[in-house]
Amino acid sequence: MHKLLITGAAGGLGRMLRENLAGIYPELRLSDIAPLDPAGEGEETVTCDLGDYDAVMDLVSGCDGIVHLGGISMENSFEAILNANLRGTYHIFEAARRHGRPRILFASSNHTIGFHERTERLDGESPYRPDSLYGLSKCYGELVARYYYDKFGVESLSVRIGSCFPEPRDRRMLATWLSGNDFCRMIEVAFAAPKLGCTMLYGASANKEQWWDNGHAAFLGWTPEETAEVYRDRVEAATPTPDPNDPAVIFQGGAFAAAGHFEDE
Ligand code: NAI
Ligand code: 15L
Repeated sequence: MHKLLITGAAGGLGRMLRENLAGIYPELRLSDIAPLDPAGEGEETVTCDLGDYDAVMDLVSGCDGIVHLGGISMENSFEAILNANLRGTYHIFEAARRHGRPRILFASSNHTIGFHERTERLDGESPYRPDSLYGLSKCYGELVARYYYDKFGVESLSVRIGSCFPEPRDRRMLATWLSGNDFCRMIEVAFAAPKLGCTMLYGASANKEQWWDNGHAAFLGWTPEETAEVYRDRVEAATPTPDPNDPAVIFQGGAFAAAGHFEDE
C-alpha cells in the first residue's frame, strides 16, 4: 500500500499513528476538522469536515487504504454525533465505493457492547449492547461496513477499541487497555492480509483480565504482545477500591454505561 488516509489525525490516536506509521507507508494523507501540524516529508494535510459529502469524496480519492478515526469520541449530543459519526462514516464508505474500494480500518468502540456485564466473555457472535448515543453510532458504523462489503465488496476491519492510551488510567483499563504498538501491528496486519472481508476485532492488549475473545478473527494472525499488567501496581495505588455495586463497575462500558441519557438542551 502506498498512500494511507488517516481521518481524525489531530486527535490522540491520530497523532500517535502519524508518528508510528510514517516509516511503514510511503505516503500519509492526514485529515481532521481541527488544525494539524504542518506536513512533513511523505505527508499531506487536508482540513475536512466528515459531514461534508463533497469534501470527503475528494479526501478519499487517490488513497490505497483508510484508517477512519475521525469523529466524536465520547458521549455527546445526537446532533454532534449525527454529523461526525453517522454522516461522516457513511461518507467514508461511500467515497471508498466510488474511488477504487480501498480497505478501511474503522475505529469502532467497546461502547458498542458496553452494557454487557464484566463477568461475561464476549466473542464475535455477542449481541450489540450499546451504552450511549456514542456507542450506538459505532454500532451503526459497523453495520455500514457490513452493508458496503456485502453489496459492493469494500473490505474493512472494525476494531472495537478498548482504551488506547499511553498507559491505563484506571482499574477498568487494566482489562480494556490497547497499547499503541499492538494497535499499529493490527493496522499492518489488516492492510497486508490476503483477504480481510468484513471483520470485527476487539482491541485489547494481552492483558491478564480478558473480557473479549477474538477467536472468530484468528485467520488474520493478529496477536497482541503487550500487557496492562505492568501498570497494575501503579494504577491500584492511585485509584480507590471499586464498589462492586456501582454500575460503572458492573458493566464493561464503565462510566459510559453508568451515566444518564444525554439530552439536547
Ligand atoms: P479524539 O477525540 O482525540 O480524536 C478524534 C478526532 O476526530 C479529533 O481530532 C476531532 O477533531 C476529529 N473530528 C471530530 N469531528 C469531526 C468532523 N466532523 N470532521 C472531521 N474530524 C472530526 O479521539 P481518539 O482517542 O484519538 O480516538 C480516535 C477514534 O477511535 C475515535 O473515532 C474514537 O471513537 C475511537 N476510539 C478511541 C478509543 C481510545 O481509547 N482512544 C477507544 C474506542 C474508540
Ligand atoms: C472510547 O470509545 C473513547 O473514545 C475513549 O476516549 C475511552 O473512553 C474508551 O472508549 C474507553 O472505554 O476507555
